[in-house]
Amino acid sequence: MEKAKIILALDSLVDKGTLREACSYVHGIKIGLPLTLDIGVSGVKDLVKGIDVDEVIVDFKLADIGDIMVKIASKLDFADSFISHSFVGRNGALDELKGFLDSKGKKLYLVGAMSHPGWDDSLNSYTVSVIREVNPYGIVTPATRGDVISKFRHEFADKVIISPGLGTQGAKYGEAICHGASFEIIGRSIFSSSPLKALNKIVEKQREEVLRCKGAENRE
Ligand code: BMP
Repeated sequence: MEKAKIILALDSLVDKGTLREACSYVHGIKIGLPLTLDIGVSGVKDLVKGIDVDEVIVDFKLADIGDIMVKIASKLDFADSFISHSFVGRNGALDELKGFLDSKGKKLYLVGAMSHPGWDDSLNSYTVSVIREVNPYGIVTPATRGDVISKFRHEFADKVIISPGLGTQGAKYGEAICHGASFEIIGRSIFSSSPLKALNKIVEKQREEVLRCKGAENRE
């Protein structure tokens, strides 16, 4: 069966057997700073070793001068991709990180807008301009505000868009995909209890919602 358009947000420790099984249903995993602080970089390396998944994203929301972001990324060679804030700008920051990641065959995601209520969407014209300049592989946009995803999708037709904010933060599974996201990032709604059971239900709900919105689009 085709893998669900889901990236698992790993912000706390998950049993490796459970993770291995969960990964057979999803596109990727996103490693958070809380998990890394709990088990260390070597613990994270052990956890992801041998896990069959298309993408391992490190999400430390890098936001510093280029030299420091490159030093951090170079210590995390198990990752395929890194998430950085876009507000630090290109010159002396994201240009250096992007150059380093390109040289290692790794991918960069920039935060376009965040999912929590306090994010100010008037900042988005700035993040759009930085994303245009830096030309990352992908963008992070909020599932909690579908109209914002649609705007980013309109600006960046070819970029991979990953969206957090489903379940625990309020958005409906599948909703971000319907607004143009490529993958939905989901953490606590899966990992609070019985992860595999929760994941199965979420995969089903995501498929139903996507079928519903694509059907509605085709009828328009
Ligand atoms: P959860 O499904 O448990 O709410 O997790 C969401 C994940 O997405 C967390 O790892 C968080 O760091 C991340 N995230 C977010 O919630 N909002 C954003 O705007 C950007 C994020 O990366």
